[in-house]
Amino acid sequence: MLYPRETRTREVKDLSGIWRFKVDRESKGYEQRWFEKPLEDAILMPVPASYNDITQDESIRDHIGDVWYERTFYIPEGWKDKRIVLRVGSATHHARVFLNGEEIAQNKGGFLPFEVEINKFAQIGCENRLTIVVNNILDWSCLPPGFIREYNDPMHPEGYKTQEYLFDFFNYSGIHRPVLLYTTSKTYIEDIKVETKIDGKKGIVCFKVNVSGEKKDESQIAVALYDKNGRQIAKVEGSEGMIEVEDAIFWDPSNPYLYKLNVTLIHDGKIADEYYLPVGIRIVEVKDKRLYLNGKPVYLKGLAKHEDSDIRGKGYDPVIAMKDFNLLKWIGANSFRTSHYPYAEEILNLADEYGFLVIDEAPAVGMNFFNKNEKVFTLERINQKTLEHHLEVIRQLIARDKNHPSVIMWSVANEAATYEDGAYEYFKTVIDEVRKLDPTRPVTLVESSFPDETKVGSLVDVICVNRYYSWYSDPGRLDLIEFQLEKELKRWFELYQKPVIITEYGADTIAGFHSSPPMMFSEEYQCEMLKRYHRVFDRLDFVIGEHIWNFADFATKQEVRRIMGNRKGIFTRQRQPKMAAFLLKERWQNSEHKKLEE
Ligand code: E9O
Repeated sequence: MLYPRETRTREVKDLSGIWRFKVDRESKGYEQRWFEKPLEDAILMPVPASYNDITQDESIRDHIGDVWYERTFYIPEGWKDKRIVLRVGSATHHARVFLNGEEIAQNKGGFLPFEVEINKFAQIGCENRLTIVVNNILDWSCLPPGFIREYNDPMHPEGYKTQEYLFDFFNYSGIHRPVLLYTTSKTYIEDIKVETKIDGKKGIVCFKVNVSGEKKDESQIAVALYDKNGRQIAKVEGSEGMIEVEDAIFWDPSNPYLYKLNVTLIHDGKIADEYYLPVGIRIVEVKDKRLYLNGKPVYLKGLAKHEDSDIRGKGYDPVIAMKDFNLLKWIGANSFRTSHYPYAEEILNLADEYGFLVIDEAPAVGMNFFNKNEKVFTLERINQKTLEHHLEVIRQLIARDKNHPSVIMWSVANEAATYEDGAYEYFKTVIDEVRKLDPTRPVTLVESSFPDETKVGSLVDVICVNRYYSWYSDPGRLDLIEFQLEKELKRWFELYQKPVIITEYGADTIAGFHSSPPMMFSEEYQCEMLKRYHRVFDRLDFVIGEHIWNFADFATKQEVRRIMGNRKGIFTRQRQPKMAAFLLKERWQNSEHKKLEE
C-alpha cells in the first residue's frame, strides 16, 4: 500500500478540516438512514482529531457507539479520466463509509489506513456528500481487545454499561488521521516493495513493482534511483530487479541518507503513472547478543511514545509531531517504540528523514486471558476471531510500513499474558506470519511476564521487557532495584541467549513535586529510579537498549491510580521537560556510557 504522494501524474486533495458531526445516542442512525441526506442537528468537528476533548460535553467524551461525520467536496472536471481513490488514514475503531448515500467501504481496526476507489459513486464537477460512521466499541475480536460491561444491579439504572479494556490509555475515538482523495491513471502503480542489501561499500536496492488496471500487460515500467542531489545513479526497466550503488551512503541515525526511487509506468510512449519512494540503504540483523545496523552493533536509547496530546487526543497534528521529533533530537535519543499501535505514516516518514530507529508495534495491548480468568467479569477471552484479526492487522501493517528504513523491528504485542496456556500456539501463528511476510527484520513481543514463566521466549529474536521495580512492585523501595533487576535480566539471558531491551521502566512523576530523600511522584524519585536502572544496564553487556516509559504524560481512563492521566512522562503532556529529561540528555549525549563490543 503506497502513501499518497503528488507526482507528475498524481494529485492529492486533503479533506481535513471542519466536518459536520453527530453522536448517535440511541443507535438509530442506520435504521433511520441518516446517510441518505445531510445530517440534521449536526455540530462541527475537526478532522483529524479525537472528538472526545473538543466539546464541553462529557456525554460526547464518554460516548460508547457510533458517531457520524460528514462533509461535502467537489471533484474537479480534470479528474474525469482518472482513477479516484478515497483514503482514510485511520478511523478508531470501526468505520462505514457512504458516498452520496451509498455505502462504499467498511473497515475494522483503528490504527491503519483503508482506501476505496470512488469513480463509480462520485459525481464529477458537482458536490459530493461523504459520510463516515465511526464506532468505538471494543470486543474480544478487536485489537486492542475490550468488552462492554453491563451492570444489571440495583445501583445502576437499567441498561447502564461501560466500555472496559485492559490497557490504561484513554480510548480516544474518531477520525484520527488525514482523509485524502488522490488520483492515479486507470492503469496504475499499485505497490512497490524495496529491500536493501549491503556488500562491502556497495549498496543494493532490490525492488518489485505491482501494476494494476486494464492495460497492465501493455505498459512498461522504468525504475530510476537518484541521490540526494538529484543525480541519477541508474535506470532500469522491468517490474522486478536491482540497482547497485557503488560507494553507497548507508542510512543510519547519524546520517539518515535517503535516495529516491522513481517508478514510471509508460504506455504508448507516454508516462501514464509516476510514483517515488524515499529509500534508505541499510540492513538490520540480530546475532548472538547484538543488534546490528549495517554490520555495526547498535544500542537503542529512547522512549516508548503515545499518539496523545492536549485537545487533539490521538489526532495527527504536524505541529505536535515536529515538536516531538525536536525533543527526541534534543534529548539525544536514537529510537522509539510505537507503543501500543501503528502510528500515523507521517510519523514514520519523519523518522526516516530524522534517522530514528523504530520498533513498530501492532495494536495488540491488554491481551490478557488466553484461558479463563475468574477475576475478569466476563467469560469471554482471546479467541479464534482475535487471532484472525491479529493476522489481518499484521498483513496490513507490513503492507503499509515495509519500505521504511526507520522500521528496524516488528513488535507483535505488548504485555500479553504469555504465561497462560494457549499463548505459545497463538503467538507462534502470529510470528510465523510476520517472518513469512518480512524475513528482513527481527521480531519481538514486549513482555511483562517473567523469564521462567513466559511461553514465548523461544519465538522472538530480541527479548523486550517492561519492568517496574520500586513502582508497581515494592513501591518506594529504590534500594531493591539493582538487586531485583540484575537478577531478572541475567535470568533472561541465561535461558534464551538473546539480546535484551528494556522497553519500559519509569515512575509517575508530577512536574513540580520535589522531595529529598526521594519519594514516589517527586521528580527526584523518577531521576533516582532511572539512575539505578541504568547502573544495571551498564553492567550487563547483553542489554542492548533502554526505552523509558514514557516520552510524555498522557491521558488515561479515569481510575484511582491515575491523577489526570499517566504521569510517567519525562516531558509533561505540554512537552516541557521534567528533571529526568535533563538526566537522560546528559546520559544519552555521552556516547561513552555504553560501548558495545562485538
Ligand atoms: C503498559 C503501559 O501501557 N505497561 C504499564 C504502563 C503503566 O504505566 C502502561 O501505561 O502502567 C505497566 C505495566 C505494569 C505491570 C504491573 C505488574 C505488577 C506487578 C506487581
